[in-house]
Amino acid sequence: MPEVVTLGEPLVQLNAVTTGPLRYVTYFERHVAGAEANVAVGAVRMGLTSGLISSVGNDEFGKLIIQSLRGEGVDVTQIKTDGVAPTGVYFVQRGYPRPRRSSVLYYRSGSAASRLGADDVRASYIKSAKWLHLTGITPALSGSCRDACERAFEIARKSGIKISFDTNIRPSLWNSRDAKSVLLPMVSRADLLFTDPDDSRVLVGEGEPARAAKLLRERGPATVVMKLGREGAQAFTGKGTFKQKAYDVPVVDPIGAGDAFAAIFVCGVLKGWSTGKCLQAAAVAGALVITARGDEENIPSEPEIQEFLRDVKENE
Ligand code: KDG
Repeated sequence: MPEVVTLGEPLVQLNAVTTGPLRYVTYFERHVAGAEANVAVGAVRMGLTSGLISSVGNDEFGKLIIQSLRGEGVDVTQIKTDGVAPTGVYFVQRGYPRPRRSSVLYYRSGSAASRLGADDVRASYIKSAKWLHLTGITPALSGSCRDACERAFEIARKSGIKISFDTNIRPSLWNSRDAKSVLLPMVSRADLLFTDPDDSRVLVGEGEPARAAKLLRERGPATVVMKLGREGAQAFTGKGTFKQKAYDVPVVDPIGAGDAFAAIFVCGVLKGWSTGKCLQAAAVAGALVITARGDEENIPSEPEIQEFLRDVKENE
């Protein structure tokens, strides 16, 4: 049974090969993505075992996702195939209208994964894991997905399995009021919280990292990690505040960097690393992911993280 279990929607990503408005893009590159699937892949890169609880359509994209995640070494036994609803898809527009940024266009409404429910979450699968990772995307997909998350939280809490939660509020999936009312109780049940100033503003009305982290930690999570993009990241723990700068790399597509960051941080915690080391390795992973299209391809292994850091040192 996998050490890191996650639950959410894997998607096929169609990433614009050229930058600019999607209406002028002719060529798209196909990738497998989805925040929780990305974390599962990241865990395997770090030498841990992982599994994804989900559902895909009985279609070519569903087959691709299962084939690809299996190929990466992720346990796919808990990904069911839905005979009716399709696999979710999204497009990525790059570098327009904001250079260095990407935006997404979802085709996932009514997807197979949006029909996941509490019955799809097997207690024994989570109980035998060391870690559960959830994000604020899955509860935004449907009421039944929310129930599935609730059940996963409940099983993990009762069995003493550590939980990380990445707030990942997607404004195109729901409004701020609903996001806040559904996600705040989930935040309270996490041991480790990943978030950013925008999401913190929605959740606790505060975007300044230290003040937001204080308000969030008061709700439950022992550690709050603020992802600050080009400003790096900060971790707020019972032992104090830890800061990490962002590495300066050429930006091709920033989507997926946050998931790589979360995956590597969680794996660092599982390996008993210090908070500073977890933050540094996570920042390396985030930096590498933004240098390429696709979310999963550039998530580094531990030796690759070391190699990146050697390169940084040599160029200091
Ligand atoms: O974090 C990257 C994800 O946003 C992307 O892969 C798609 O899961 C996704 C989502 O729901 O936005």
